[in-house]
Amino acid sequence: MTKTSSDLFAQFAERARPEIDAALDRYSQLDEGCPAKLREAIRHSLLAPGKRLRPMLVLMAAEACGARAEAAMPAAAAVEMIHAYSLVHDDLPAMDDDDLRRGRPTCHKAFGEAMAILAGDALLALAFETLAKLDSPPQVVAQCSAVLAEAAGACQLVGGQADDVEGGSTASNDTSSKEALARLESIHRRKTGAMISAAIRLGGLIAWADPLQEAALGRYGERLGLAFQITDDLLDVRGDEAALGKRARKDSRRGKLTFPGLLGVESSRRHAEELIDEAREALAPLGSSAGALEALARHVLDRNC
Ligand code: GRG
Repeated sequence: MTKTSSDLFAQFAERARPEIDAALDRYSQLDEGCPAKLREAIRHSLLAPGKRLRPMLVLMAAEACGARAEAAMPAAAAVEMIHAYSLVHDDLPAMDDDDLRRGRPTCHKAFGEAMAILAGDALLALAFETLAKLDSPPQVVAQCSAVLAEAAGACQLVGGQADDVEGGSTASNDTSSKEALARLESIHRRKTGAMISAAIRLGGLIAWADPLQEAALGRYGERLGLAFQITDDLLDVRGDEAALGKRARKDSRRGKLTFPGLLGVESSRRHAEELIDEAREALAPLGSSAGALEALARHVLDRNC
């Protein structure tokens, strides 16, 4: 990573992360009617120290298309709420059965399985309640809701997870590696990529992006989402649990398909680099206002957690 882009990302993150965390704290107060244990479970997972990449993408995309980042904050918080819900449910015994997330006990380990399911349910609803706080014209709020609901829904996030649960990303001897790669990409485009793309699209919608800007953000998001998953798999192989804040090497131990498992570490790394190059090229129509998005793309390639 060049010094300039690393500085640019660090600079953006240093400014945005505390603002995102403050917004998440504010929007998850839930004083009236919410049982204390449920509130604690929701906030345990939502306010845990995640990287906040998805909310930062919302803010960066909005800024790249000429809006103020603050105007997009409810959308940024909404995306993080859906992400947090998906992690809570993904960690459940019926799914990945994990005990560590973001360096903390997973929600069901801390609060029990029933409360973790309910905390996830509540986070999903809270996301749309929060999105509705956008100070944008009703048609923009409606479009944002549709984009977010679609990305979180049966054909994207939940669908990708369903295929994964059904063994879609389990290694098998009777499929060619080309077929296996296509299957793996299809799962991750939905499970990981869709929410990343939606985050970027929301920023564009809030800033009234024109069709050219919208198309550029779409191409950027698609490449970034897949590259993010490949680097996630590479970090899992490296296995630094302290940095990751979660158990490492679980996928390979369970016989699940991964990019390094299919392509090898070096080719996976090259594939991620190509995708990040394409993502950065896609930003050309946005000019210098897309500097933070460009820096984030480079950061994804070089991240260690
Ligand atoms: C249960 C509906 C449902 C979906 C689960 C998000 C997901 C689908 C599963 C998470 C499992 C996983 C480790 C996926 C790989 C990529 C990914 C989404 C990682 C977590 O995102 P980060 O690295 O996490 O941005 P932080 O904690 O930094 O926000």
